[in-house]
Amino acid sequence: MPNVRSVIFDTDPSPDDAVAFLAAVASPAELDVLAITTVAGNVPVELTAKNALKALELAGRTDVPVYKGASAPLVRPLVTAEHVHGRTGFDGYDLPEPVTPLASGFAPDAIVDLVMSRPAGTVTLCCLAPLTNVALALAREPRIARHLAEIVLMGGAMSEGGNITPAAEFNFFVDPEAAARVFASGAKITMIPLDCTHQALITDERLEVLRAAGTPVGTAFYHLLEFNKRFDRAKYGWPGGPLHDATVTAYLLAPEIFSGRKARVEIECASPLTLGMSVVDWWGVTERPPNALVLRGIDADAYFKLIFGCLVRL
Ligand SMILES: [Ca+2]
Repeated sequence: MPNVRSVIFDTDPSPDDAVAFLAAVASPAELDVLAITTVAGNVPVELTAKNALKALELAGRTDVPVYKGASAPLVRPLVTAEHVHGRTGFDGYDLPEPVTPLASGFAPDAIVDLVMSRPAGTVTLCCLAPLTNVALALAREPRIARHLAEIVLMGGAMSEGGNITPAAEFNFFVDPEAAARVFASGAKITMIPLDCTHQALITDERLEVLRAAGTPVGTAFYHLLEFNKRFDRAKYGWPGGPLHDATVTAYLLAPEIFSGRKARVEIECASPLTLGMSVVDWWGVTERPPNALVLRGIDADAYFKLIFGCLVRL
């Protein structure tokens, strides 16, 4: 299988994270999921690690190792998002307590070891959470930046405004110093900001595909995403909430459904008002070299067809 891409998902599972990595494990002809590394974010790291195990057990894919990583951001106290995802991060459907143990080792070490033990340019890091684990991996072994094929991350906002403060998207707000280090690392980066994900709404019609599938995975994620949707509907007044994190998997499987351009991205780490804001030089006004491909457009119908199509195969 020469065209299979090896991927690691760094994640803080809420349901949209789990959709992202389960869609990948459902696509073995395209993606080989080497590991799931978990970090504190939507909920504390004990729960994000447990949620990753729950999702993999539901899908019967306990062969994918799950590592637990950082409990807190690099320099700041943890901010979580129970107001969106409930106390467990997986509210809305009761999944059994996992019986699979976590893989031994610290997630940032696992990232370094998995990347450096393989040929350069062969592992893609998929980031769905605050970037603490990635920054710690870069601190231990800066060469991973050039050894990786690419970092594809969901995070930031360009002109959409923030979702945790008026200026900042949640993942970058929780650990702005980590985000800044990643963007300064020299790695090839593709960034999927809220400007893109806010076009990908989980409408009733789209969600119905999961319910109608009648599979354990389809039924569970129908209810989990339905729970999220209530919050997003009340907050935004949209017909459904955005399915943020699975855009990362969709980009790996079908980059042609996205559009964007290369740009310089800097992360605000000082101002209390705009902490964690991603400042994107879309028009090239600084003439500084681009450090990321910033995706701004998505074919939402194609996205849901692709991603939910993967889920119902499990
Ligand atoms: Ca996430």
